[in-house]
Amino acid sequence: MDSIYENSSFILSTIASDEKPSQCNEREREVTSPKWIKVLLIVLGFSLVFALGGLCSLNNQHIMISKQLSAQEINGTSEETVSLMSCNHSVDGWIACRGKLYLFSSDKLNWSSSRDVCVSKGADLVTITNQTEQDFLVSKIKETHWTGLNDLETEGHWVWVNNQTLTETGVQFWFSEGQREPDNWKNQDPSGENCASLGDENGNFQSWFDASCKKQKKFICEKKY
Ligand SMILES: [Ca+2]
Ligand SMILES: [Ca+2]
Repeated sequence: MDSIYENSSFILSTIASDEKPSQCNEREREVTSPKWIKVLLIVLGFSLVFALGGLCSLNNQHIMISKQLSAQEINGTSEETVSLMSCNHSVDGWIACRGKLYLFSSDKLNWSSSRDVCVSKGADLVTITNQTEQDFLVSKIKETHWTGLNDLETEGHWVWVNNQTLTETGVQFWFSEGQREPDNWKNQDPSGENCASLGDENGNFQSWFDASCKKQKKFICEKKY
């Protein structure tokens, strides 16, 4: 009997001892699984924080660039405005504007004599090389004025007094409504129209017209500032 008892106790103790690791493993699994989930959640959390941080950073950069661009636009506009405003100050009767001095004559002369007057003052008839210069000159005149543009040497080949062509300057503002200019009209002068003026007898100051070089007009001299 003692032997049977001892055997059964051994078996029971063996079963008991066998059960322990199994229960522990389950508990470990129960405990282990949430840990991994926690780690995963933490990693996801950090990733989300970094992603949000990145988005915020991108957004801030976008705002900064937008502000810089609008600041540049405002500066560009104000510089242009200030530049044109500063064109009102005169130096010995000449108006200084963007590195050039302009003289608007009060006398009316033919084109050749007009040019002679400009040259005698260390200048020449005006050359118009961009839209800003065109706009500035237009804003200053109340009647037609001679410019330095002519096709005296070769009919139809327009050059400025400094020999620059219209292709080289890249701008031209010929009158283009109805009767287009230049038209080399010969009814008043058989030699045609070989000198260009800003505006004509009807106004149109924003446009260029070819006219007889013998006509008496006011003129614009230009020299470097
Ligand atoms: Ca002509
Ligand atoms: Ca004409």
